[in-house]
Amino acid sequence: MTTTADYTEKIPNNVNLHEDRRLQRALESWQPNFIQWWQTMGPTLPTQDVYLRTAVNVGRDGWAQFGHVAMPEYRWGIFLAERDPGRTVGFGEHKGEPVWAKVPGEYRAELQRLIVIQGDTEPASVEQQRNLGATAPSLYDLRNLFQVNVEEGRHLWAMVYLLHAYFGREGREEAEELLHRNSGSLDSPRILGAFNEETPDWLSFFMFTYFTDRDGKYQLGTLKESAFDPLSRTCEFMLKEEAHHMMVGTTGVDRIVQRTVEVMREHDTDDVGGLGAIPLPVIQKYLNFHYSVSLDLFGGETSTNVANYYTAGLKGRWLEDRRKDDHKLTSDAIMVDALSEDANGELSIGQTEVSALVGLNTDLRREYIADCQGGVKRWNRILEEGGVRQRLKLPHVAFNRKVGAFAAIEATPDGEKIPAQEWERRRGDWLPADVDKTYVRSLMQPVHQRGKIAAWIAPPRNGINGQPFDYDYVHLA
Ligand code: BYC
Repeated sequence: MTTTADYTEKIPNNVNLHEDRRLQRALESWQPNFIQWWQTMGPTLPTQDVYLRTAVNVGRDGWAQFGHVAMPEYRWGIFLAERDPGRTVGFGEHKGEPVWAKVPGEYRAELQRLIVIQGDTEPASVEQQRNLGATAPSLYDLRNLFQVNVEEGRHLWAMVYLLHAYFGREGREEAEELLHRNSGSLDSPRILGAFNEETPDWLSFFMFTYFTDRDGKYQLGTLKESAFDPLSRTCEFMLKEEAHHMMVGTTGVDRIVQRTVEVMREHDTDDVGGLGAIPLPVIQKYLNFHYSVSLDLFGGETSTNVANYYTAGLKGRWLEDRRKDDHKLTSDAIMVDALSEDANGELSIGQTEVSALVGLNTDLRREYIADCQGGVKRWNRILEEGGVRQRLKLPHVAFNRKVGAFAAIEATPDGEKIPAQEWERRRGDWLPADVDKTYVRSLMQPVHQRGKIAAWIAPPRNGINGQPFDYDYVHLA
C-alpha cells in the first residue's frame, strides 16, 4: 500500500484501487450518485470556490494541502492509515490473534451493521447543515462549515469503500441506501435519532459539532480498535479529520460565550436578549438539548449487541490498550445508571451492577461525558475571566433521554424525577422554546463580507492554516 494519494485517478485513493477493476468500476458507478446527492442534499449557498484542505497523504506530517476549490470538484477519496503488519487483535475472544484483512463469515452481519450505522451519520450531518451557509456569521465560519461538510462526505466515502470492497452485493445495496435515507424524512429517516434533528442556526451548529461530532470521535475510537483491519485503518484516518470538527464546535461556543460576556459587561445587564447577543440561559438550553440527544447516541446502558461486538473483536473500548485489565472482561462487573423500583412500585433514578461486557455502552458514554466536561470548564473560564457569576453545566444523564434506562421517565437537569405533566409545563425552561429559537434565528443574518463578523459572536483568535481572519476564505457565486 502507498501512503500518498493517487490523484491521477478518478477516485483519489491510497488503496491501489486500479488493481481491482471490478471494485473500481463499482465505486465509479456510485460516484455520480454521490455527486447527485451532494447537489440536491448538500450545501445550498452557491459558491465559486472555498479555501479547503484536501487529504493527500496519511503520514504524520503534511497530510493535507490547502487551496481554493470549487466544492462539487472536491476530490473525495479513499484513504486508510498505514497497515501495521504485526498488528494483533487487542481484546475479546480472539485477543492476540493476527487481525483480519477480510470479513470473517460469522461476523459479517454485525460488521456490516456497524459500518452502515457509522456511514449513515455522515451524509445525515451534511443534510442537517445544508442551509447554514445562507446565515454564516463570517467567511471564516462559512469556510469551516464547508470543510466539515466535505469531510463528512469523505467519511461517507470511507464507509462506502468498505461496503463495496468487503460486503459484496449486499454492501453495494447498503451503499445506495445511504444516499436514499434523508435526515428528518418521514418515509426513510436516518438511523440514529440525533441525525434527524434540525440544525437550523449557528448556535445549534456549534453545539452539534461540539457534542454530536464528539460522539463520532468516541465511536470511531472504538471502531479503530476493531480486529477487522480495514475498518480500523479507515477510522484511524477519519479521526485525524475529526479533530478540526471538534475545534470548530469548541471555539464556536467559546466565541459566542465571549461575545455574550462582552455585551453583558458593556450594558451592565444579564439580559442581553434585545442587545444582539445570545443570553446565557439560551446557550444553556441549547447545550442541554444537544448534550442529551448525543447521550442517546451511545445506545442503552446495557446492551447485548455491544457485549457481542466486544467479545467478537469488532468494536473495542476507548483507548483499549491503555486499560489495565485482561481485555476480555468475562468476569468483570460495572455499575450502570438504572431505574430502581421500590416496594410500592415507585421508580427512582439509581444504579445497578451488571457484567462489564453488557455495560460497555455505559463505559464509552462515561469517557464521552468526562470529555464534554472539558468544554464546559473552558466556557466557564471565559465567564469567570469576564467577571460574570453565572456558569454553564452539563445536565444530569437522566434529563431528556429517549434511549436507554431513562427513556421511560422525565427528569430535571438536576436529575430529579418528575411527573410527565410537570415536564410538559417546565420543559421550555430547560430546552430551547419557540421564543428562544425565534430569537436566535433573528440574529442569523449573513455576514459574507471579507474581514467582517456578526455581532452575536466574537472573531476567532486564529485563522485557518496560518491565514488571517480577513482572508478571502470563500468566493461566493
Ligand atoms: N437512535 O442494544 P442497543 C458520527 C437502536 S456519530 C435510534 O442499546 P447498541 C458523526 C439500536 O440500533 C457516531 N436507534 O444499541 C457525528 C438497536 O437496534 P436493533 C456514529 C437507536 O447496538 C457527527 C436498539 O436500539 N457511529 O460519527 O448497543 C457528524 C437497541 O439498542 C439508538 C456509531 O454509532 C439511537 N440513538 O448501540 C457526523 C457507531 N441507539 O439492533 C458523524 C456504530 C440505539 O435492536 N454503531 N438504537 O435493531 C454502534 O456502535 C451501535 O449501533 C450504537 C448503539 C452505539 C449506535
